[in-house]
Amino acid sequence: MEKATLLDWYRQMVQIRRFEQKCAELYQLGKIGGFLHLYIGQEAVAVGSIAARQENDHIITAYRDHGHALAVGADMRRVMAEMLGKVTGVSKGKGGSMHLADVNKRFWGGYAIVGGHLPLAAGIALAEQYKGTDAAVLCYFGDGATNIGYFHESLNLAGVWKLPVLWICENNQYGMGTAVDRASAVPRIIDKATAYGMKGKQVNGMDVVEVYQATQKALKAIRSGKGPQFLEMITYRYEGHSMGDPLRYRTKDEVEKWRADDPIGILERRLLQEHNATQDELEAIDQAVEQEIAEAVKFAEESPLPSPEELFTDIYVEA
Ligand SMILES: Cc1ncc(C[n+]2csc(CCOP(=O)(O)OP(=O)(O)O)c2C)c(N)n1
Ligand SMILES: [Mg+2]
Repeated sequence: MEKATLLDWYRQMVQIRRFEQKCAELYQLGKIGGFLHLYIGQEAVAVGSIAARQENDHIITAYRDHGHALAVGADMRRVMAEMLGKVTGVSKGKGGSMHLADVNKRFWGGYAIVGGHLPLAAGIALAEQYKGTDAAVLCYFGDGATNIGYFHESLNLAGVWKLPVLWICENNQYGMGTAVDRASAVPRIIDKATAYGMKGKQVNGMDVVEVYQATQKALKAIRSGKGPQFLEMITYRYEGHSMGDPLRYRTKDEVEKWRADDPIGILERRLLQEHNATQDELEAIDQAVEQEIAEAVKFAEESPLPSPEELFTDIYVEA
């Protein structure tokens, strides 16, 4: 891998982490309302897989969506404004944390119903197949979502019609406070893909390079007509399910064990040891990210709230 590419992935992962740490702070101050699900620990999945997509591919995910939004290149100022419910936000301040989107980047969000976006991913893929394009859909979801009916219907249909979808399960070991093996009849999520005739691969989701390579290979298989593919990214969320989670369902030792595999730490070590990067070089990136976040917060804070009339726009039924 080129050093410049790895440095860019490092920048993106630091950007996502620091952005979310700032969001947690703003949440505590009451400036962000509603639910807030942090992606901290899982950054390598969004960054590595989105780096492997081609421009006309689609991205769709669940409510833990800040990392995906930033990795597709959504304007951070507008993402932050959305977090604060401001009119300059990517969803005009009406969606908030769970409903980020950027149509120009083919990033469709941000869905709060567990598994609810999987049929949408199949539908987008069907449209692309019908039009005869080479675009694929990268659909992200949690381990918990694989126990939902939508998951099974969507994988089945994708298998039957050989739809160009890459199913990306972010197995972060828990669905809220429930460990995977307490909720799923098969603890290896890829075994579920086998049931629908799909090739599945378990990937170290803490290693951005491994994520990139596996995604690249899977997308190539999809584009060569091999049908949908499935990747199970083995990862971990360091924070709670959402803000205010007392975390009674896991031990400190477990968290510490996973912290040794911090995705940013792994890449930092690789850059320093194998690519002659210097600590100063990385610190300069960290500082530039801090600056960018400070500007995004300023922009969001200075932006107005949506006007009351906005309640009647962007809805299905005209008032
Ligand atoms: C259909 C549905 N059932 C229950 C919920 C409540 N809920 C929100 S997140 C969640 C856990 C999902 O876990 P997982 O798919 O592993 O995603 P993660 O939060 O770990 O990223 C549940 C049960 C919901 N939003 N939608
Ligand atoms: Mg989970």
